[in-house]
Amino acid sequence: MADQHGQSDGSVKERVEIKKQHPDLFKVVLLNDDYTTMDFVIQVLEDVFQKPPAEAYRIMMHVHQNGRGIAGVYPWEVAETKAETVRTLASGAGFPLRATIEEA
Ligand code: TYC
Repeated sequence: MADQHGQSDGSVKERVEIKKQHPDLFKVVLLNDDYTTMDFVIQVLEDVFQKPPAEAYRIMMHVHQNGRGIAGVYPWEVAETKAETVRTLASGAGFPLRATIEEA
């Protein structure tokens, strides 16, 4: 009979530990500001994050009232690209809307 960690012969089997270098998923976080229009944020949530209109409105209001909110959760490359797209669209439209990514 084996005890909790070892083998029945008293030896301890080596465990191969594969440590992840990076987390799998990242949140794209939108930050509130006083100048970006609500309509613009809703449009970004629909166009960049494929949110249905009611969900886009809900997320926008959450960010407006709480200062920040999650637009979506994606693998790193996708999250980074979407955050960059938000920044590009915002600066192109003259709005200071910020988007960051965080480990999920
Ligand atoms: N606070 C903005 C306003 O009142 C709306 C807004 C919502 C801006 C979400 C940014 O991420 C944001 N016009």
